[in-house]
Amino acid sequence: MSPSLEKWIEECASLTKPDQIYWCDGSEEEAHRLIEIGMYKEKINDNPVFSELNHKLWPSSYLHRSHPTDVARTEHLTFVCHSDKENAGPNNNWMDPREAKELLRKLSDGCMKGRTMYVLPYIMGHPDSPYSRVCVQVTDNSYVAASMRIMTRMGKIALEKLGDGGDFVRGIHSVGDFDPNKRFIMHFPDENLVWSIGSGYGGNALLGKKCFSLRIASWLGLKEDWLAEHMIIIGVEDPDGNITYIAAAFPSACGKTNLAMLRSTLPGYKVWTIGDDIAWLNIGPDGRLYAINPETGFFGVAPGTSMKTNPNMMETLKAGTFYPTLFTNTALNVDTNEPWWEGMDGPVPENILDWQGRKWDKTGGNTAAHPNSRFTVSISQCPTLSPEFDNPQGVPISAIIFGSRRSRLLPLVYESFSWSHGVFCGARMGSETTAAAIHQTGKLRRDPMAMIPFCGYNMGDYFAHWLNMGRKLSNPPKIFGVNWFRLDEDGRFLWPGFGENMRVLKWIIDRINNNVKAKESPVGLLPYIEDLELSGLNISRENMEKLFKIDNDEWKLELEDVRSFFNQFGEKLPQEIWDEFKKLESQL
Ligand code: GTP
Ligand code: SPV
Ligand code: MN
Repeated sequence: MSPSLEKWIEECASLTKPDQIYWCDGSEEEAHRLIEIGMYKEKINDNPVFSELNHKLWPSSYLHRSHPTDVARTEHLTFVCHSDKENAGPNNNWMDPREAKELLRKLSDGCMKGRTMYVLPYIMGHPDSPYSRVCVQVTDNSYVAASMRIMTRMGKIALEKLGDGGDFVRGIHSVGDFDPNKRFIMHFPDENLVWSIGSGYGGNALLGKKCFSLRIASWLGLKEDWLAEHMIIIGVEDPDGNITYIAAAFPSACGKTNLAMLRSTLPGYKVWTIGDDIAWLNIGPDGRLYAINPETGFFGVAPGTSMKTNPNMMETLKAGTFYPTLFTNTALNVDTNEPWWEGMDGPVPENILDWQGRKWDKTGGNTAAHPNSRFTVSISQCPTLSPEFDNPQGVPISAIIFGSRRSRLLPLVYESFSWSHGVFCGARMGSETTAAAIHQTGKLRRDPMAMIPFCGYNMGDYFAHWLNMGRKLSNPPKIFGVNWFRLDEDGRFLWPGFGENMRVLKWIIDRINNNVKAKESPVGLLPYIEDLELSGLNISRENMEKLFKIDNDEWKLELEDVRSFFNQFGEKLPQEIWDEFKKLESQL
């Protein structure tokens, strides 16, 4: 056992004062014990942490209802505490690390009294990967412990990798009393430490996910020449059996999971899933960009998931055995004891409890499932899991896609002119906000590379780092942009999306392989409509043209907004980004 780990656990315990300390080994038996503790012992707001769902229809599935104030990430309570404020940048909340720790120490003093402190050793990445990291999180919540076993390689395996060394990322987590006024998610990049109190919600509480694998890891990547990104990783197989690996960034609740598990409507094409949320991108020995998914599970958005939109996920959710499947804040079909959410297949059941366990009135105007209700499920159950998932080196990436949710402006797909133009396209990304975080939804905000809530340092430096990475790659991936969300005048989606997105992926692959030409526009290279495989799709030529319409006046307004966003970064914004900005401005 690592002496520095033992010492740190003692320190955590003497501050938080739990009744007992329990070291998790990651076994199946233990997972079921954690769930039983959640069903019969621990409570949230007087409700049990877990209740059992219909195991005939949903094997090994449990429902978790969170505290009603604790349903999404809280960006306003999330801080990155660099010793130098400048390193946090205008994109992060900042607090002086000493002040932050003093505050956290006060809030954490005795916060685990009467509870168990679970010690969760885990690895982000494959144990044999040169890119993986050992981490340890303490928590006082059975839901968090059970979720971490699904989302990471947790238990003995991590202690073995750590050995008697002291190189591990620390995470201190307590749900406290769920008081939003005493809720903080704090990052200390100089110490590889995350400290979170007052929330049991996914990205706030499963500290291996956004807190470590993006905020802290992005800072490590800056110092060590790699990238930690909010990206999916997929392999796209063509009818000849060639597989092209692609990484794609979309803001929260904008389609990553769905694209990562896409079931193709184009015969002969298939998507292999490697990751649906986070990619660590390293320069491989051959100078190409290699991607690993450091996670082992999906923490996915429930509403909208159905046999029609994402049959692979529906199968994944019903395959729970060795790993339980956890549903958070979905509704409940009382007659069958099944989870339910808006957009699920079939008729709306008669008798529903909403996400807070209250009888649901269909006509009351509220959704039954929380809009950010989610499931936690093991990636090992995914029918399209890539055989490369466990490859310690990762997969070589041929294309990067930046996607956003824009009801206007952005075309269905475009290709950037160069790496630096692609970085500019990522940097100027804007997207309409979703329920994944607590804020007004449907409002346009700048979200460069889908990383605005997750970049653990000044984004001016981040853009410069992206440009540098391009220079270091012998064969950088091509960069594309997509938008599945453009609307017509009546507010309907112009593009059918989901499985049909394969048609866009096919064009991207055709471009990578130089099989088709593209048309220049001020914003990027656009497809000739003839080059898109549209057979079997009922879409008018007129709507196809609308999907690719570039409105110069709208773009000029867009650029004004981008300019004021970029201006916040002052001297930190690389000249190359401004050069790309000016090129676009002059071409409009
Ligand atoms: P996070 O887990 O928050 O990072 O989200 P995500 O990017 O994985 O989002 P996800 O795939 O779960 O999609 C979120 C919402 O977008 C769901 O309501 C989907 O139904 C919807 N969505 C996904 N793909 C498409 C698409 O191609 N077209 C349309 N119209 N909606 C889509
Ligand atoms: C997101 O919000 O981008 C998510 C969910 O993937 S969370 O883990 O809460 O960040
Ligand atoms: Mn995400």
